[in-house]
Amino acid sequence: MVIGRVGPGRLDLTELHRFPNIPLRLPTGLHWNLPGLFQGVLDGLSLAARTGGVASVGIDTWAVDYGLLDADGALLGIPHHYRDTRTAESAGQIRDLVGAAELYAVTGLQHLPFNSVFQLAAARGTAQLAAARTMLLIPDLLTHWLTGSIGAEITNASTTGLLDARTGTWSRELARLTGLDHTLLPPLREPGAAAGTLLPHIADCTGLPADTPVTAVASHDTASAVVAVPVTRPGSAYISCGTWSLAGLELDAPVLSEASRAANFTNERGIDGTVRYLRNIMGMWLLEECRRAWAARGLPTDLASLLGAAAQAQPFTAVLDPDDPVFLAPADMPGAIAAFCARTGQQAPRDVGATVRCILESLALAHRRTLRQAAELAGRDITHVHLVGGGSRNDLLCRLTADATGLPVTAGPTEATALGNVLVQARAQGLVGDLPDMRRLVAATQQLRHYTPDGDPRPWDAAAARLGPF
Ligand code: LRH
Repeated sequence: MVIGRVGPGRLDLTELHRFPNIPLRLPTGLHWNLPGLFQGVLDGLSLAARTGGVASVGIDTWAVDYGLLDADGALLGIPHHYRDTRTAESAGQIRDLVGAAELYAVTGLQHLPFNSVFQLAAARGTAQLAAARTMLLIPDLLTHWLTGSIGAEITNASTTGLLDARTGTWSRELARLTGLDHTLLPPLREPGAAAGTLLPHIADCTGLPADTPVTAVASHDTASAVVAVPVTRPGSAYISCGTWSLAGLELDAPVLSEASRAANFTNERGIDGTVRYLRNIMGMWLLEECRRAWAARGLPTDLASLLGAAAQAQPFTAVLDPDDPVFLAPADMPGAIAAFCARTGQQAPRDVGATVRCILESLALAHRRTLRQAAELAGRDITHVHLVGGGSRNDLLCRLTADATGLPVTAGPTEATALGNVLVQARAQGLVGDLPDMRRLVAATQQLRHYTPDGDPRPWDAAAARLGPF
């Protein structure tokens, strides 16, 4: 949790409180420890109260996951984690029932097995869904617990598979076709809208005044990150790189062509009616999961030494397709990488340094493929890449992305999501202007690094060729 300070020529963040987000494995599958996360929010707010208070509060999280409320407003069960496997069948069933082309024509959403619509389909026939009266996406649920207000913030609603990409309204027709009661879907709200003030018991336990406003920010973390991409010229693409790498373009209108569907590009909503035209790439998750496995085996996991070893390692020993479903939730990531290499006739990386290098080169190659496709499908030229989020701290990844794409890369800000969140609140308070204004402020105040490509595409072309039509 961070506090942001915004003013003319001023935009800075102070980290106030950090709390773990460890998924829970229960007999019912993989879940989020949502009460634990809410306690983390309350602890952060209490610290904020003790350090001078706040003008507004705004919550963003990852997309697609939700909680169900019953008729009394009580949460039904513990929200599932999107990496839970229960949608394995329901995703296919819904695609057969509605048709993949029809789904895309309405929602413009990439097919990910965990889109909310598939999760809700997996819940069909359960006592929980029968008792449910309201579905709240995770940031909307946390906001509800703070304020009592009910709403669906639109950037995150656009990841459900139930929002019409053209009209920006819930598709009752899709809800009907997928067997979902559309009254579960709360009224939509735009980023910047007021989401109420703190409930009296929240004010009591945090020490913040009860009239502290809560603002509906761009509550999908990626949408907040895109707000803070310091774009200052046309031809810019972005990569929001963290657990996922979300690579694409900001557009004025969705691209709903068959080619776009086949390439699995998504048209998620950004602020002010913009479209986040992008594709999910399985990001730093591959490295995070390797580190988790290596820690269990007593191997080194310190990031700086891993990246040092990767920088020394031989280039291109093996190349992965990070989008391969085998990498979504393997029990053993290094094992999944070795199996992928065996399947594609490649030598698996032999040590930790080689594995990290292989992951980073594979991500850089996936960045190149995705941005090239985005440019082609949207009919745009890309001349510059902005890499934001935690991954932008990774010097080697930034350099490899510049080399792979053959484009200059500007890296940073690393805390793009928090900055985008704060900027939307600041705008609601009249402290900043429109989107270009916000981005100028980011560009003027945040530390950015610049990478020039080495200009030799051949090793990347050869690496791409190893994976066939990659
Ligand atoms: C990134 C993210 C991404 C979604 C995924 C579920 O944190 O929100 O945009 O696709 O998580």
